[in-house]
Amino acid sequence: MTRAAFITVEGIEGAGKSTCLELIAQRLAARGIALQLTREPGGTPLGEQLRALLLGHKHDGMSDDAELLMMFAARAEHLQHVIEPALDAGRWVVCDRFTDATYAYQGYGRGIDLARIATLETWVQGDRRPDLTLLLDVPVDVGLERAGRRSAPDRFEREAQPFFERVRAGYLELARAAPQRYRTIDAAQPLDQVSAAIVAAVDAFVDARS
Ligand code: Z5A
Repeated sequence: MTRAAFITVEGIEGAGKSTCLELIAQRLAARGIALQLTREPGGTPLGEQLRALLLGHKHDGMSDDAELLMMFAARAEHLQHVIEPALDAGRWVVCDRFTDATYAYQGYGRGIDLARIATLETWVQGDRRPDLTLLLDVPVDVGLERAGRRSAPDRFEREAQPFFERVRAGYLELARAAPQRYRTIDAAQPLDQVSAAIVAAVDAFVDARS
């Protein structure tokens, strides 16, 4: 039996993560792999409440440190109640964002020292890291244009373009630093080409793990 894997999907707003997650789930199921689809912040009752606080506008002046700690509080809950039990039971976990988003948004975006994030990462996660991270990379104007077609902007979506430029650059830096884990996909391409790249990356990963 193939060892259960932890797959994460990352990217700036409007990169197409939702579409990508569905495709990954379909592909893994077609290969007979049981999986758990989940998201961050969120994935548990407490995590979803924290998500509402983080994305809503009730606390628009929230401090950067409070934001960072709430991301990790939601993650601690998520790991204990969803991610670790699923992996222990042999189910693959496919997660819409994880700690790379904290490095990208709170670190590169907000300017929090990356070493402080690394300390929290080790504290909350121990050795747990994703086995595969798909980074959907799009130029910021393309992502924002796509995201703008949707509902009212959340607390992050209200940030200005330079914030998202830092986030995107942060993601690309993280991908360069961990090439064995990351697969960067040019998500500005038409959907059929993005889908083909995702399927190829997932198949290669499953084959290598079998
Ligand atoms: N956050 C953080 O700061 N720190 C952390 O540690 C974590 C998160 C974990 C919520 O994330 C926020 O939390 C997020 C970062 C922060 N910031 N915000 N906002 P989220 O993942 O829930 O929110 P999101 O980034 O807005 O994701 P989303 O709504 O799921 O967007 P998406 O999945 O990337 O996009 P989409 O809905 O799949 O696609 C957008 C549109 O583009 C849609 O109409 C598609 O049909 C279209 N699309 C997609 N691909 C294509 C292509 N290839 N061509 C043309 N059109 C396309």
